[in-house]
Amino acid sequence: MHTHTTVAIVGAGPAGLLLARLLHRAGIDCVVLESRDRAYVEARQRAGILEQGTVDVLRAAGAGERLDREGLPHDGVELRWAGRGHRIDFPALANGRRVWIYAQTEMVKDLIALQLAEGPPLLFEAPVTAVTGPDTQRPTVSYAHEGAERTLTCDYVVGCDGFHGVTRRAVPDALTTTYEREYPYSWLGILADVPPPSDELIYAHSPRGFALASMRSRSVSRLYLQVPNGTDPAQWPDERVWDELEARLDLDGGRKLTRGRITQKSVLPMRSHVTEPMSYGRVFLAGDSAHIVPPTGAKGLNTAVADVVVLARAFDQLHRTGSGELLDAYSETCLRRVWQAEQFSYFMTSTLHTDPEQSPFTTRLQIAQLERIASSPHAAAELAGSYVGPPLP
Ligand code: RFL
Ligand code: PHB
Repeated sequence: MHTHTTVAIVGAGPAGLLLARLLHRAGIDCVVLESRDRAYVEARQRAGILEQGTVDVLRAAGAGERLDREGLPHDGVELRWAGRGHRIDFPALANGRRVWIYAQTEMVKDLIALQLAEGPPLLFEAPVTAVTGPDTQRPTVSYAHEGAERTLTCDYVVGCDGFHGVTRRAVPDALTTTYEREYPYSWLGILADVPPPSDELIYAHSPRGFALASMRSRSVSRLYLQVPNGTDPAQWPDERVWDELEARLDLDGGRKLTRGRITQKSVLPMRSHVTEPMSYGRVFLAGDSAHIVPPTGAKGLNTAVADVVVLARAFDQLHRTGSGELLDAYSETCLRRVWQAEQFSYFMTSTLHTDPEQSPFTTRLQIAQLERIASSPHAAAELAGSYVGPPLP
């Protein structure tokens, strides 16, 4: 049983698992505590797009082998509106950079397998109940495991416990500022055993609402529809989902979608949220525990990865040289990129969705924005650069 470690990591999502891997490679001792069981964590269906920088980090961390075999490099996406498509060419517009389709579930499976094989310790079904003493030399993490209440003392705590995590609560309210926006629509997401309608992603603006055609592989589609908040997936029998996707994607020449077995259906609310600062004393927040974006820009997972890259580098500096300079700058360094991701995700979301209260004037502005991206190389390059992501710090 572990009673003390250098870095206690709360949460084994992409942020916690990658941080543990990077610290392990740097020779820094850590323990990961995860509330759920392994099967649950590995099955949770979420993001699908990895930025070039994320792929580079996974490779450098020795976690890129299956990704290189099974991941699908994508050199563009299609924007569609008014029955027409416009392709954004990433390498041409964004200095040769591209993105990859590789599901978050697969990345998480790879990192868990490495961690269980090579360490450091990772405990499932170990929910953290409290983080105390964030402003002392020895913060303490309280957690439950195998029917007992336990404590882990450490030099530092990193909260990688997502939006509903507990670590954020260790930061006094009086010292934090929260920025938040909720959206008047959600996504109905489905997973279906059919080839995707196109080799690349399609983001569609439509008078009926937004639709997105993504994929998990060449034979599995991941498709999304804008739906009203509070929608029950039971209101969407399979045929209704396919009919609506077909109408909103409005493919060239009236091309029909290949329909097939839908294996998963769920509704995701959308939110923008940032907590500042991302650290207090010896407690640091990374990934969704500190910030959330609506998924339209595919930035959630990639921003979580950028945070832990900055943090791992800061711990490495401290470990090697004794300097806490990078650690002290952690929050400020991350927030610059976080706000860029917030801005891009808001832009993509508000340009492509139809607010239930939306005026015809706003719809015309959305179309004007899309027309500008189609006609101005500068506007297209701006979108491409944000989509593939800035180089990692
Ligand atoms: P995660 O993945 O939420 O992981 C947090 C982990 O912490 C655990 N945990 C605790 N462990 C111990 N003690 C506690 N008290 C704990 N409380 C929580 C949780 O069980 C979990 O394992 O956060 P992380 O690592 O920061 O990773 C961030 C990404 O997961 C996230 O940004 C993206 O998945 C966001 N997101 C999407 N992003 C995209 O780019 N495209 C998408 O299609 C997309 N779909 C989604 C999403 C996020 C969703 N959530 C959070 C509701 C779909 C969903 C449903
Ligand atoms: C996904 O494949 O799940 C996905 C892709 C792009 C997005 C959001 C989700 O913008």
